[in-house]
Amino acid sequence: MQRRHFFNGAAATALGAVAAASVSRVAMAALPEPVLQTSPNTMPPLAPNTGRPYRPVVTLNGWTLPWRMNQGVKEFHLVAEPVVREMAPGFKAHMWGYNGQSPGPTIEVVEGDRVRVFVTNKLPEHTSVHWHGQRLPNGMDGVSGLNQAPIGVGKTFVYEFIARRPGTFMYHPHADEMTQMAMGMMGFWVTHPKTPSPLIEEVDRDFVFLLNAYDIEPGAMTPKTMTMLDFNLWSWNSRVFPGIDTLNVRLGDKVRIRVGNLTMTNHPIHLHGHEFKVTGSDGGPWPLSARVPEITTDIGVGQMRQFEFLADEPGDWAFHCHKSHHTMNAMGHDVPNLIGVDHRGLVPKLQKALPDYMMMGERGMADMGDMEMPLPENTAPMMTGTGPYGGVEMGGMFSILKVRKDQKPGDYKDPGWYQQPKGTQAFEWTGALPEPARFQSETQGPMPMAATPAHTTQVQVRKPQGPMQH
Ligand SMILES: [Cu+2]
Repeated sequence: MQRRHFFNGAAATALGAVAAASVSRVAMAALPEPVLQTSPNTMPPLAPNTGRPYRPVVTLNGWTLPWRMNQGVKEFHLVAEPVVREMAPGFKAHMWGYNGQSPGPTIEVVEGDRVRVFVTNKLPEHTSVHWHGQRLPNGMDGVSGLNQAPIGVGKTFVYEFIARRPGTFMYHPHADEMTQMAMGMMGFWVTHPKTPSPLIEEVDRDFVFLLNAYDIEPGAMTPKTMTMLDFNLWSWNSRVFPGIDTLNVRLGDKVRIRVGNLTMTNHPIHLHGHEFKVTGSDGGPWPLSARVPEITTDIGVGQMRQFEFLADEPGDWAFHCHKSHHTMNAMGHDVPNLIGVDHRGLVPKLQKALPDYMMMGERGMADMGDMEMPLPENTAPMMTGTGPYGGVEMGGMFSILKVRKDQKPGDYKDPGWYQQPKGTQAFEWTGALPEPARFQSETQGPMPMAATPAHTTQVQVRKPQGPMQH
């Protein structure tokens, strides 16, 4: 942080000094110092102190890349490199990313900015950067082999274009794309509008994250890169719950959340307690007539969505992908459904041969939340995260929107758990339970029960082949 501020703050002074000494050609030739960030925590928004002003975004468990102004051009320096990403406390992965992290830092500019991005390749193979969604000259689009030669190992390329339209974008390699994205290479890009627009709301909080998926075997550290569908880690900005920070807002804040999907499946992103409107995508702001209230929005592969709401209900509201497998961490997918199977006599016998043997799932999977089976080292527990009332039984793509009345202006630190006002929480019924009223006879109700057929028709079911889809 300090270094970042130093760099950003130093930008204006350095420029002044350069101009005074008339060595601008040398300065132009010099690369901006790359800024690295190794902390996986959510860094405070990076307020601009040069160029046009805007309200900066918050990158969940990430950070925004500082720039320098060089004769009217915003200059950034991305370094593509192997990184160690802490995906959750106690669980690290060997990934590829940018400037010390996967995903890379968020890049924020203003509509009309001339942007120059230096990309240095410290990976063991060539790479390139595609600026997803941008209007730009064809030669800057970053598809290696098509628009440019790939950036060789140890080489630095320069991309330069004008950020022509405001919106929600991302960047990722377009060279050995499958491997490099499976290893975590991607980043967010936000272009703020130059002037107020009727289609672009001013908001108090503006959160960004990318959806990503990895296949890391329990106990391993490196993602498998050939996986097509059977991923076992579903993450936001390469973090899994409870390693994903909460979204802290004040009661009455206007909130925008921007999401990009760089996994190989769709994600219905779902918010509790509020309705939101999808206000735009990587294609730009949506017309007002296309905005309908929703509580879940499906984000397809390669798509981006931004949605907005008024945070007017205090509380701790779950915010997650609605595919229930995506709110679990490293899991085996070959577990049979054992609900209802009574194996009480079986376990002690099996444990004689296999002392660590555990049967699971015979009463549902909730036991997994506080499972005491030893996990391989460096593995995220499958369902974890503890709330004020016990295990949340979630992992993966899950976080919490925390809406608070008493959050001080400008202070968005985690306020802790919500205190339920008396009489506003579900409670246990301790009175007597009446006998269920049973449906009496066929003639009593408006819809008589159908007679049981004398024999059942045989139905042939064709089971799908191949790997399980998520
Ligand atoms: Cu999902």
